[in-house]
Amino acid sequence: MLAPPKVPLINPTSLARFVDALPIPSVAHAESQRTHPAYPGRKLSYHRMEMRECKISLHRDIPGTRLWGYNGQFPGPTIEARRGEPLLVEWINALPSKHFLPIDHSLHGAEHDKPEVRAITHVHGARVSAKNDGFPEDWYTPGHSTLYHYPNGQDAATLWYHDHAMGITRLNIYAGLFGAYIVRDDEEQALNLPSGDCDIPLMLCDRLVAQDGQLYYPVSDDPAAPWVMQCNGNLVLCNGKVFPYFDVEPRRYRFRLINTANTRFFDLSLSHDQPLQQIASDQGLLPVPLQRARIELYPAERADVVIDFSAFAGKAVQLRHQAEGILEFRVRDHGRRDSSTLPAALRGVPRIDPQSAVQNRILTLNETDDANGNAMTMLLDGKRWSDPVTEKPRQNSIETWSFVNLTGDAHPIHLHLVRFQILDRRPFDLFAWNAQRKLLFTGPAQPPEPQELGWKDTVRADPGMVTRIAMRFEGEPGRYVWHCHLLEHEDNEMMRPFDLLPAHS
Ligand SMILES: [Cu+2]
Repeated sequence: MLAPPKVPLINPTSLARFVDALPIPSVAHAESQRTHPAYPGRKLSYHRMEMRECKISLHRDIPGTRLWGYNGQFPGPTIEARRGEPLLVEWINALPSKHFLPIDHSLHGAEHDKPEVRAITHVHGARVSAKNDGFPEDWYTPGHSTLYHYPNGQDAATLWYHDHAMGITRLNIYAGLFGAYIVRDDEEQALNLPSGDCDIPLMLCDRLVAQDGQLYYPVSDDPAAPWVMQCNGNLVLCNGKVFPYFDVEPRRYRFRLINTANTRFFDLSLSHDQPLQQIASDQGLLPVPLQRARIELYPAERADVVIDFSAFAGKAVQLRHQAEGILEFRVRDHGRRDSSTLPAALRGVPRIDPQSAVQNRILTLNETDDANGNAMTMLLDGKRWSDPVTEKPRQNSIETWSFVNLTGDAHPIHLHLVRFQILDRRPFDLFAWNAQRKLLFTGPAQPPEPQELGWKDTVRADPGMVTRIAMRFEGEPGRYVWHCHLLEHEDNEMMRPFDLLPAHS
């Protein structure tokens, strides 16, 4: 049961459509060049990112909303990185000492003896050492900061940074703590895709917004355990605005779609039966562009798309979530030539041979019920966060992980540190599993969808299916995490540590 909000929520149909310009997050500028012991003899760009409370207008007709933003912005500034050029970020916690969203102190890691306001930033999809990855228990309180270094030794991709503090990640991200982190490289640049002001990060999320303009985060009817297992908003936000418009020219644009929502998946399409050309997924370019009528994005997934507005001068095109327009593109000709291209081939993605795996792990996604039979806690392989570490891949080895989804819902599963490939999804007999823990398949393995043939870091594990991925564990030994990216699940035990062991020991 959910408790009702104290202030009534905004009725989305009452809001004027497309009256605010789409915000383009500022690009984070380097404050100085500094040395760092991890990169002897080099000067690295040093960025300061200060988390602080701010008041932001989500829409012309909504009163200012209290949020928490990196550098006081929502979404935070975009971090621009180049492959092979490490950079430094000092993540500063300058938040107030009281949280403005309902903490559940019965959750592991958020007990009464923990400070209310804690933060730790993780760059989703970055290959970084454990010490710089934002381990959920490495949180720190207001007045403190941490200096992280990012090697950027990975392919061009649309990554994003966000809070990852133990037990309150869902609240900190909901409060506004996220932004885009873009890695570029020479190979991608040589393709001459739309660039500069025609290359735009587009972060999609939803929020429950009350009529006084303030965020509402739902709570259960138990004040001692207010956690809820999902949070779907009444309003969809594009780069932090509700129903914005964006003036474009009749040419190609690249949009980097990022689902930054707590729970909601987006089902995106364009009006006028205009297709989207998908060129990249989570970890960078697909082998070839894919013409797509619809794109589904689960929380934390990304899709880079090229939209060609050249046939729409003087017209408007809408980006839709399901049947509803959430962003309007207004196409006006300013006489600028489009010299960008959309090549037929983008980047090779050599397939990982599952036969080369040294470990094939079977991992269940479970939910436990309370006394009344209500689904309460979701677990990974039946284990809690504090149980001993069981996944210990060896550095540079290849493994396959099979997610056996025993729940009734799809869960987007994310592994830190590594990029992976989706091998297949295969239906299985749930009753046979429950009776004898036996994996009996009930149908053929289904190959990944075409847009899943690129490198991924988050995979949709469907109910009733075994979803199998393969990856090489490249990176520095240490303790990382894997988890469901439905933030409510992640905060309530659907997250586990894994240890990357050294190659030789
Ligand atoms: Cu989940």
